[in-house]
Amino acid sequence: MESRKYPEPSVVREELIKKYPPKVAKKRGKAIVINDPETIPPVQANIRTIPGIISQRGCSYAGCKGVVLGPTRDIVNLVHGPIGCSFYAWLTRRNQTRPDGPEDRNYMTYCFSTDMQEEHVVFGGEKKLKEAIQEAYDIFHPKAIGIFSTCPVGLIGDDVHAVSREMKEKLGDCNIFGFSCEGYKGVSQSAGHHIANNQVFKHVVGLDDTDKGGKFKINMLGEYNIGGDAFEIERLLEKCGITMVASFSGNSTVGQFENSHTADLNVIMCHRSINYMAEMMETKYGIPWMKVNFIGAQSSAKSLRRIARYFEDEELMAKVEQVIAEELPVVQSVINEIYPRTKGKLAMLFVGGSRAHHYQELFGELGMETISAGYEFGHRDDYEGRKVIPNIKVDADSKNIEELKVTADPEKFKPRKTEEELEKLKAEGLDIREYEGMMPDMKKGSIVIDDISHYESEKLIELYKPDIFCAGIKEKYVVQKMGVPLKQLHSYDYGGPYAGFKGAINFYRDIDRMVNSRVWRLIQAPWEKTTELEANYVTQ
Ligand code: CFM
Repeated sequence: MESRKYPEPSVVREELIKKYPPKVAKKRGKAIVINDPETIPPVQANIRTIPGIISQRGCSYAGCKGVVLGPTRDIVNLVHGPIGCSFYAWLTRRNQTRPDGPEDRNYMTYCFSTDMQEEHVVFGGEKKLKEAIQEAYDIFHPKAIGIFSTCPVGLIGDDVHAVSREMKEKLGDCNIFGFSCEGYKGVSQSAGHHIANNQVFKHVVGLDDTDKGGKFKINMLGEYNIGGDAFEIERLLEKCGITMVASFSGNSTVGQFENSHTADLNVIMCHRSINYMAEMMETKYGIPWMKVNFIGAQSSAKSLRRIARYFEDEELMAKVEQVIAEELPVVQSVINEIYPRTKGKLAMLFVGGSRAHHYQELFGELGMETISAGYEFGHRDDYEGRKVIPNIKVDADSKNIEELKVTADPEKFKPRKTEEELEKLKAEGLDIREYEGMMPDMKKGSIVIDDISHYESEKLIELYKPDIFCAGIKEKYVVQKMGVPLKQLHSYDYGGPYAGFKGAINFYRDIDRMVNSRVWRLIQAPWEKTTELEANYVTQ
């Protein structure tokens, strides 16, 4: 294969910002970094997007209602706000669920909203909210109702927390809690994750002490069952004899959250969205946490091994080895078949707050290189590793998000391991309470871009002509019109699961089809047919 010539990274960086006005260029310049895995340069992250720039980001409400709470099937997620906020929150994320039986509730196919009108914005919407809670209760008798605040709720000062308390008392057998996750809180959906973590921790976790059995009990944090990922991970854990007490929140129930403090280890898939929960649970209940990654066959194997090592149980370690030995050969045979067709191809990943890192593993297994990547709303620790947390500047936007003061529970705090035991495990290479971030895993000279703009993505594509671009629905068709296939790494388009061993195989096959299809070369975008595209403005 002819080797491709890449442009100089510093030239690319210049190209990306040179059309911006100087102030904008200066600011964007700090978010575009040429990686060096040895020294890890700082990345500007988790700050406001410059108005006017087409960003990939979503809002705080999206992060709270959609991302963290959305996949829990038996909580009625009631949106307090205008109906438009619900249009875009109704099942578009492809988070799946599997009720245990006909008795198990699943409200995920519904869309609950108070449908706020001008009248409520002017005179207040609390009455309407109470009525909506009552109506949902009368129809469904759910175990729990979550109330999600959209922008106008905060602007007019409706107190969703007071309403929740009042209705919880009135109804008696329904846990009702509110979220001040107005879209304008924070700079992205990341703020909504934090708000969701806080309220679930405050109002739900720890309510049910029942020991449901199992020798090796874990919670899976930050796995949201997009395209069925959690099903594949559950399959693997079960095969190994590891009990999942709760999932936060793919394929989850409110009962799991209530019981989650009975687990002995929290494993984190998506560090960005749920590290708060892990830290709070460790402080209050003594459950240590560990980062895992079930995206990629090798990382899945590694993650299973690390869970087994945490429990320091010979039998479990042997079982895990046996499962890996059963699962990997099939994966390897698919890699062997596909690798010659995908080797050396270029990928770019601009997604969320964790997948832009995790999916590099899968591309790596196909011999593909990730030349440029970035998060929409990751924080510096997701790029550079948690060691930078003490140096992260706290600005007015981050100060807006409540930090719960958590202390050890006088009765329920029970350290699962002593500090010495944890230190020993760490010395043996088990990275407890650690996340190294994306950059150490990326090559020298690769380009890391936070909160990439539409313009910058187009420039990157022009300069590198990648074989595949990974992002979301907002980017998909523009990129494809440029003749480059776009894989949605949020919803997986129509595919998945991509987690675990079976998921890896699905991914390899989907990517092979995309990067080796000749159809992309035949595409001519409208702006290529007519070079003089005109824009019409109304000037009067
Ligand atoms: Fe975590 Fe997610 Fe992600 Fe995320 Fe998301 Fe998502 Fe994502 Mo879309 S919780 S940070 S807010 S892994 S919805 S399941 S795909 S942007 S990379």
